[in-house]
Amino acid sequence: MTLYASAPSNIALVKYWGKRNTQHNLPLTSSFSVTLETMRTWVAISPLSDGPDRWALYGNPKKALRVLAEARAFTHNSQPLAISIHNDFPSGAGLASSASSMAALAFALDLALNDGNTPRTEVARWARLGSGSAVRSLYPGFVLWEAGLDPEGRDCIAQSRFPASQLPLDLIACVVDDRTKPIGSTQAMERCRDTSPSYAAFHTRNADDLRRALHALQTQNLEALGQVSEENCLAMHAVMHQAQPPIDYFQDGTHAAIATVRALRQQGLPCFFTIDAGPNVKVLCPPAHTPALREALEHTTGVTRLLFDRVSDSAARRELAWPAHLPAHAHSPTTPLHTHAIPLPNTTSFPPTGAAR
Ligand code: 2P0
Repeated sequence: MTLYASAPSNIALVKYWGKRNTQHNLPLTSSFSVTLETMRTWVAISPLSDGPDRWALYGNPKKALRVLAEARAFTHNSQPLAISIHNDFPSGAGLASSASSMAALAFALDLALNDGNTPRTEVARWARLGSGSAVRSLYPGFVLWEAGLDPEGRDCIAQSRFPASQLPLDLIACVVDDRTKPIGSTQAMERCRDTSPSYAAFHTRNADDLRRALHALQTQNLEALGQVSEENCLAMHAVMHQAQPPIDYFQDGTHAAIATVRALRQQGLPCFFTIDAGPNVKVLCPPAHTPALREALEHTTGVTRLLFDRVSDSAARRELAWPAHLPAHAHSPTTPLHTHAIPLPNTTSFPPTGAAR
């Protein structure tokens, strides 16, 4: 039987940008995010009669292998699997595709190897070992991922702090460049840790930024939430700009989109931006203002297209079938999954021909 699952992307308003433990992939400070709805990764898993496992995936194969190894170790289930992972939005461009893909994979592996009986905190640990931010995609709404202090991360857990209805928000992703970014988040964090003079200060401000963000949600104050989100995001990028060699994900379209958001806000339209490890700008606003923002952002120079989503309570979940809107060749339950790259942009070829695992 083939099992299906999906998980949405999530976007941090108070960012995770550094680790306190690399082996266990533990963050140095806590982060706060919104879980989205339509930008999702889909996973299909089928049992195989014998090995090796077969894969068809976007993203980083090392991360996926780590998640699978942890799931097998916990469940003591070594059933060979055919695993297909497919993003329905651009991979590796700062749209949090590794978060959604590792969350969806961990969630689906629990279904496939343990009938969905694994505690959510353990599934989150598998996801975290693939990609730290993936933990947050397992929870709905406004999510706090606590760094904790335990050396092995037993207190490094995420939880939903508010449902999406606490402050309804649409998200418009301004795609400036959807190619895979020149330097990945993990490596960029390490360079910042090793060379950026503002790395420590960014983590010192974290507790206050979290307090401000949680208070803004509690009081349903969009202006305050936007202010702390923009400040935190720009502080993270300042850490990168001061690294050696500097890391600058911004492009002309990034600056132009920021300028558009600021100009609209000046005119009284409530909105704010945040930017992750890539050039694309995510703009958040109350749903009533989405049409006006859309009009302005699609005419912003350097913005190539817009993707629309919303803050949502639809976290990782089981699915009944493979979605019709994704290419059929990415998965067919009646035929073996591909052992080679899916011929679409941004696809990682894995495993290389002839090299199993
Ligand atoms: C975040 N980012 O909080 C921050 C902001 C990007 C910028 O979490 O090394 O892919 O796999 O744990 O989760 C992206 O980092 O890094 C990220 P790893 P991950 O969303």
